[in-house]
Amino acid sequence: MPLMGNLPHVAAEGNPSQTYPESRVLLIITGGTICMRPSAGGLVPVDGFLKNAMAPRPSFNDLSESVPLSAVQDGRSVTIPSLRTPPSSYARHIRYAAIEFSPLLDSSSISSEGWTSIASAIRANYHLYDGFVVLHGTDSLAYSASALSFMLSDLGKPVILTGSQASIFALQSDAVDNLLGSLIIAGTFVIPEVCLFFHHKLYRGNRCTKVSASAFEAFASPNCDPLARVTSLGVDVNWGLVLRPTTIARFDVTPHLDTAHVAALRIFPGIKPEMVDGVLRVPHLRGLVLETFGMGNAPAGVDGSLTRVIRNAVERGIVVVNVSQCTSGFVSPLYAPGFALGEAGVVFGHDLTCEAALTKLSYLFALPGLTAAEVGRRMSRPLRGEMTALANPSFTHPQGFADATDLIDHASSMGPGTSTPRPLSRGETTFAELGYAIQAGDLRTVAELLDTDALHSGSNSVGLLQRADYAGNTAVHLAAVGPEAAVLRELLVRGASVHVRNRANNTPLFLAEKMGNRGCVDLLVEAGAALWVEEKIEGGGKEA
Ligand code: ASN
Repeated sequence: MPLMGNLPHVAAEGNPSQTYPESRVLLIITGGTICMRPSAGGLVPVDGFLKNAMAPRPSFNDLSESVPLSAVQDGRSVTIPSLRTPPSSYARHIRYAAIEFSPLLDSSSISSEGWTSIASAIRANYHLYDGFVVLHGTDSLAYSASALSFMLSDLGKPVILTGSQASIFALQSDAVDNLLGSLIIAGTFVIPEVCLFFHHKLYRGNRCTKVSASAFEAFASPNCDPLARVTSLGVDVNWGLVLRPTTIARFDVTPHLDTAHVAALRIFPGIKPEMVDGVLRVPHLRGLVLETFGMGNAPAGVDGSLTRVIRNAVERGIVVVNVSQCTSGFVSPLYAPGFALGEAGVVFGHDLTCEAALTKLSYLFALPGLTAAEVGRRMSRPLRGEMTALANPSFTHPQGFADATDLIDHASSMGPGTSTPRPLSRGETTFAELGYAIQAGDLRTVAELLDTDALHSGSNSVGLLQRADYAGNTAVHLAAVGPEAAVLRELLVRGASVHVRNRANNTPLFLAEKMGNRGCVDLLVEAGAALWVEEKIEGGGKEA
């Protein structure tokens, strides 16, 4: 849109007696260099990250009273200590608590069990936190981000994986920037995707590759622009790229990936057909990612022997997926060698990374009852934005006062000592019209306004579903207390989020509960909304 905070640190430099709302973020610490210290046997991860690395740093700890937070750890409900950041330029504190894995891992040892543990921790704590930050080593970070993107379906909250190239305990490190950026984004913006944050950029997790073993700019996402960038002005979110739901469904988790029956093989000049055949005959193999040259080419072998080996494997029910060894661009049957692979039954993975191709195969094989043909069909279509679709619909998300520019604008028009309010912009006028239509339960006008908005707003502009009134109420907040549940449904299937909080820190569900608006409560719960425990007590709300 771009969401730029033109005057950063407005909150931090504001009135110290002012109170700001808090978002809650759960840190899931799996290990990695970020929490490592030297040992006789090389760098190893050490525990106690919250206490030893975060508590002593002013940017992670405003020294306010410690509040224990509820969490679910290893299947048990527990309370764990939390810390709070100073207010960000988005006029919010981020309160966070941490769950640490035992043992902590160098990420080169991550496996599907590790992914299961991360996904389970997110599932168990989903309704207790606004967002999740997973601390992870960089070596296999792109694999884990890809794996989680498939395991978590109908995600409504941000899940951000990060790590660092140097330990947080080192004098010169990227750890603080990576961690703080992740925390602020996870606690401020409802970006409902599995993301990877590194070196000031937020990427879609399943588009990334580790491109440097030592540079701080360790990751690239060559076929998909970053979802957000952190600059000196604030966080610039590219809302046009952010994926939004188009169905009403609750968050769900596929608990295990089948990594035991997939493999990847890099083609090289002179590779022997029997080498490829050897891999394709590994007992119980179900899928192979073939890393080919350029646009998807491989040597045919003498008299087509390599192509024959592959065709035989496809006929035995093995799914062979073609991805490129190049970091950018895509595969296609443009050249004769690639065409021959297509004829042999190889699936073209378009611009999938090898990491995404392997984990997507593992995900599809973990789903019950899919035939090889169905797995192949799904491999060539985007599921979670992991490949570029020909016509990619773009969605927006409620912006409200997550935009520091709005905060400043409103501060100047509404604040004490200002006699003349600034004139309303066109977007605000239309938002007001939308608000009236929602309040009147006028579904037709709501749909017309949203249609017109979709036609006129470019992928980078602030759409109606991203706007909020002076109190930070989005269209969903208004509909939640409106007379017509059908209006709320219309907003939700167009990608509006149920998780955004207004300036008083209330979600649409909280407001609907308070009003006793049963139809809207049920719909919001169906779409994955839930209340915090203290909200249930205050609002008398129902269990999700
Ligand atoms: N070996 C480390 C890991 O992946 C590398 C890092 O985190 N920078 O755990």
